[in-house]
This record gives sequence, structure tokens and C-alpha cells, in this order.
Amino acid sequence: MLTLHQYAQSPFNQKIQRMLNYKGVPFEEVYWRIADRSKVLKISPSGKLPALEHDGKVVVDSTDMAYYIEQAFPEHPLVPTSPRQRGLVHALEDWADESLYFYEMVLRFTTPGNSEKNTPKLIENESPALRWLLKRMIPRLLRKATASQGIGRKSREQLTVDTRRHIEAVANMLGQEDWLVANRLTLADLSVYAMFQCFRDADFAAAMLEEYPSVTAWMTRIEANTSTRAS
Ligand SMILES: N[C@@H](CCC(=O)N[C@@H](CS)C(=O)NCC(=O)O)C(=O)O
Repeated sequence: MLTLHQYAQSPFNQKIQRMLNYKGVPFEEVYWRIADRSKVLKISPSGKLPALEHDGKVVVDSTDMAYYIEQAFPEHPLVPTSPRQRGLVHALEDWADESLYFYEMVLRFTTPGNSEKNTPKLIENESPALRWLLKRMIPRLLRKATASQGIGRKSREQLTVDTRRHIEAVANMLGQEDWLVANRLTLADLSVYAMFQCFRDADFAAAMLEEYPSVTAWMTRIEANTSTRAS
């Protein structure tokens, strides 16, 4: 049996859950609270989730998990074998994980209005006292983390320009196609989708997505192909 250990509201959960759903692999979901950090460290020494547990082995980092799953469950492949497509899938996955992730974090948790709406979802299962504290601390901590990465230092105007550029890039890559890389769903689609799905919880990014019908149709297509519930 596969167990997916997760923190609430992480885009990386969606990436792995949808991958397993597409392959028809049943899995259990465990959600950890921020208060459970000492237990999480025993599963994932870096403290980061998601982590995937399979037959006594634990895989951390969604990229390593994706390639592990692809190898362990090769049916309904999500990583192409053609070197060009394989390279493109990796580049797009890395763009999603290492760049778009920081945009969605800034947009959802540090911008006025969005932060007040999204932070409570992150901490709803914590104790009342910790909730009180985290509600104040999380936007501050994420502002600090995203500022040191760089994207958190951008002005609202620059974030708007960048976000449109990212959404437009996906619209341009899709053109008349159904999927980003191959003529079928790949890990690249799931990785970028996971971040854009979070954009939907950030006011202006959500509105901007709606201006690109080919992108929202692509998101709906991904949902239709990957939405079976976990066991
Ligand atoms: N590169 C990692 C990123 C995972 C990650 O940053 N997870 C966040 C939640 S979205 C986390 O566990 N944060 C807790 C921490 O940094 O201690 C992946 O692809 O899995």
C-alpha cells in the first residue's frame, strides 16, 4: 500500500495525487499538522512534505516521487521515452516546482485579501492557541522565505506582469494542442497544473486565468483525466 504524507494546501499534493489517480494506483492520505513537526521529521528528515511511503521505503521531494511512481507503476506512463520530450517534461516540471511555486506562495499567502482568505485553510486543524499564533506568523514567515528567494521582493505591478507572462506561456505552448509536451498527458501538465490551481485562490491571478480559455479548458481536461478519489 502507498501512503502519501502531506501538509494541507500544498500544490505538490495535487501533483502526486493526480499522478496516482491517472495510473489507477490506490493510496492512503495522511495529513500532518504543523504541530506534528517532530513526527514529520522522522518520515522526512528535511521536514518537507509530501513524502511517499511504499513497502517500507520513503521517498521525499515530489520530483523523486514522480520518477519513483513511474518506475514502480509503469502502466499509463506520464514521462515520455523520447529524449526531446523527456527533456521538456523535466524543464517544465522544474519551472513549476522552482519558479511558479514561489509565485503561487506570494500570491496566496502574502498579498492583502488573499493572505486573510488562504492562511486559515493552512492551519484549520491546529489547536486554537497555535492557530492564533500561526495566523500572524505564517504570512510573515512566507514573506521572508519568498523575499530571500527573490519573487517576494517584486511589486504588485511586477507580479501582475509576470503572472500574465506565465499564463500566456502556457497558452502559447498549448496552441491548438490538448497537452503541453506530447499528444497525451505528462508529468509536465500535472506539475504546471498544480501551481495554476493555486492561482485560482489568489484574486487577480484567478481572474487572469479566465482570460485564457485554452488554459482553463486544459485545466478541466486534466481534472477529467485524474480526478478519481484515493482509497
Ligand atoms: N521540492 C519539494 C518542495 C516541498 C515543499 O516545499 N513542501 C512544503 C509545503 S508546500 C513544506 O513541506 N514546507 C515545510 C518546511 O519547509 O519545513 C517537492 O517538490 O516536494
